[in-house]
Amino acid sequence: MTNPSFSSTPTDQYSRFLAACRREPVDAIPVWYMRQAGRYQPEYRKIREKYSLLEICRTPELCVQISQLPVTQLGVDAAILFSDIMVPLSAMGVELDIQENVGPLIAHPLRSDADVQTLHAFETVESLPYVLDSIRQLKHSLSVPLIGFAGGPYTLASYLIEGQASRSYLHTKQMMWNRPDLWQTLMDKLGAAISHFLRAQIQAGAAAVQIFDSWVGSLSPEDFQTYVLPTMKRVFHLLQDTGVPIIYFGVNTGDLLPAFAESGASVIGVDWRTPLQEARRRIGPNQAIQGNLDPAMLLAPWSVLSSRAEDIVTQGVQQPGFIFNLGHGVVHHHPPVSVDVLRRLTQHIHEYSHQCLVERGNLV
Ligand code: 1CP
Repeated sequence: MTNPSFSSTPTDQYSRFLAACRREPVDAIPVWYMRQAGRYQPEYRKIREKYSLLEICRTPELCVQISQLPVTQLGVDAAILFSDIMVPLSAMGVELDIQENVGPLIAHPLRSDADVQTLHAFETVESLPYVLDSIRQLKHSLSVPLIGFAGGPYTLASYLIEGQASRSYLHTKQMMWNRPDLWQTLMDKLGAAISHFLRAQIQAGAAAVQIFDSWVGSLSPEDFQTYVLPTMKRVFHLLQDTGVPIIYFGVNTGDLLPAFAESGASVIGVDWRTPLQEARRRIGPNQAIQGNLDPAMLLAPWSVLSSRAEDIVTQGVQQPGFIFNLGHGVVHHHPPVSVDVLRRLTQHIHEYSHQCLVERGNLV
């Protein structure tokens, strides 16, 4: 039986996304997608013909327009600020660029004591006014909660030390193991910056925040515990009084999930390599879980995609606190992922999960 008042489209009054973050009952499983704003959208590609990625991030009018697109086009339950994890580093004295089909490039990679010293503390309000202006404008214009975000300390350190995207993180790990004192100095600076930056985003109107520690899964559980977890615990502790949900996400982190659960995050992001029920077993009952469709599945036939998505929902509804997402960002591909497929998937998850919740008798 379907609830006659149920609507797939998110409403102003009630946020199923925030309810799920808090492990409260929901009328349907909330949906949003990492990289839900980006190159698969014709409107985004048109804007990118005229402006660079960093120019868009620094222009609230464009940033607001792009952040809103997935909400109106796809019917998702949350918006995410359009920015990049590298943006706050430019306010810490780092000279950087983000190049098409390459990603972030750091002019002077940090390898020595003197290099790390050049990284200065950042004062959000003075140095990144456009980020906070965009959030304030979005708060007034959106019908769903806005997610603010920052890069995680390991992931930011990996770009700063390697100078660019890496597969092996050899320079990063060398600093971590050879110079644990210098590594800790860097972690302390990044941890302080991340917590200041996220607090400023929350004060400006972000209803939840996500820390993208995308590449932290390149560490063993032991190294994560020793070299990163203490910084994460400090960041989450510093933000606890804000009361907003904090999502901690990384790729390939199956073996780190028990440690993620110890970090103090309220929601844990999981990728597709770990089945959701197994992720729940590793995380325990006290945190919400977000994930975990393989983003490559967006290119699969609808029958394959929808049955995998239903399987994820079936596992996710077993406990309160589940948010449907991809296991990583919307893939960049030629031809691009179809807007129609993402819209259909969003509606399908809402309707299918509503039905599952009705059957389980644990609707809101
Ligand atoms: O020119 C373009 O349009 C390039 C593509 C692109 C986009 C759309 C980049 C370059 N950044 C972004 C926006 C972006 N970056 C968002 C937008 C909000 C949304 O999700 O809709 C977010 C959250 C990010 C965060 C980000 N940037 C991460 C963490 C998430 C992830 O994908 O793991 C990382 C690792 C980056 C670095 C980065 N920026 C851009 C690229 C191509 C990369 C990755 C490069 C690499 O492989 O290391």
